[in-house]
Amino acid sequence: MCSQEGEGYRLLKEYANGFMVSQVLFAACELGVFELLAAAPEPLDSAAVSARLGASPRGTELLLDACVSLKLLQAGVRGGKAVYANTELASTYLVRGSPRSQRDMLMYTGRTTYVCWGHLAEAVREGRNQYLKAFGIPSEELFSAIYRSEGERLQFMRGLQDVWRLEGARVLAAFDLSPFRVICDLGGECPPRTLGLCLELCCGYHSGHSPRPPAGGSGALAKACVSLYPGCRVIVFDIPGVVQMARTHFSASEDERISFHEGDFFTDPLPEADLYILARVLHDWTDAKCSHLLERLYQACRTGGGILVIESLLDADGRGPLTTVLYSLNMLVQTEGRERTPAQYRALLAPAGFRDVRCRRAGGIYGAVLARK
Ligand code: SAM
Ligand code: ASE
Repeated sequence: MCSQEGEGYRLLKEYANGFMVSQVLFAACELGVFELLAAAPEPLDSAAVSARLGASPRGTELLLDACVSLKLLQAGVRGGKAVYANTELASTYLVRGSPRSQRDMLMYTGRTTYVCWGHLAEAVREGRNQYLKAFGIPSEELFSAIYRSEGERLQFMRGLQDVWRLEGARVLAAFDLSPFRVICDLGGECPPRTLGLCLELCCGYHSGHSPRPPAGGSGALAKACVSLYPGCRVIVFDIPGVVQMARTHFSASEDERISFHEGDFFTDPLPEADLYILARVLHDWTDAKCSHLLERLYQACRTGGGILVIESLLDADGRGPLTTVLYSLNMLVQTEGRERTPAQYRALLAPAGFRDVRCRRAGGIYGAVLARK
């Protein structure tokens, strides 16, 4: 009897089956289960869900019951039949277009990250990312691999914004940034929802069956920044492919305190600013490339200016928190970098010339490291 086996056996099953849990979540998101149930005036039975999704009755019933078991759906009974509705978790985080939706990140994780993780053992053996084996794509230029198609670029950009709608304000409030008037968000990406609408029309890229909600909630970190610090202006600096799309599709009605500047932060001149933000940029790169970038930033920065590194911070011993340890392995399978401890960020910042290095965890996945020139 498994109940007589110890804690070790319970943990083992949980770990071994974890991928099935992830796939239930990804599949239900991809099929549009949560949008369908959100739009329905009353809970639906499995036959109605399968008919409206165009999915098999057998598969749908099994998936819905797995979702109930995972607390993504709740089941009731109507006329002797089981009927299903979203739980609060699903309506908050899984329904496309809800203000706190994480659906785009889940879609990216399911379609791309998951495939790279299928080659984790090889990644550990070789010490490199797995785009070649996962997708047949060379990755000498990391972001050519990450942005290997318009659809993929869109999914990455949209997915990465999701977390900032939850944690952006808290991370940016970890330090008082109000003295910094001009803020440059390096590798800051651009408004993915406005973009997404256009790309789906222009490029025929489809990420689900359901109708797209109104544009909004985009450029999440820059937006959190101008709303938290109303006196500041944000320049989003990113590579030309990303910025050109932003320029073409960023509607004029969006915040005029947010502007765009294109370039390569490893080689091109950097915009003048009082504060440079590097959010989830350093974790993509080797120590050598990080040092090179930080030295360039030190040159560009005026005395008294600052740099704010936003990353998922490892504990001092590198063995926690679990989410960050796993993200670090994700950097192995998907990038050239790793997650780092506060001491490791200090060891990159100080030799580049930055002083007064201070580190604050913000209570979520991401924390902040502020340093001054
Ligand atoms: N800061 C955003 C966030 O936290 O959601 C995006 C982080 S994403 C992991 C890294 C960003 O760096 C992407 O937007 C990418 O286009 C940009 N990037 C990569 N290489 C770059 C380069 N050489 N110059 C400028 N931006 C670059
Ligand atoms: C990157 C960030 C991410 C590069 C690839 C990525 C994320 C997923 N894939 O800079 C977001 C952070 N999440 C994880 C699981 O690492």
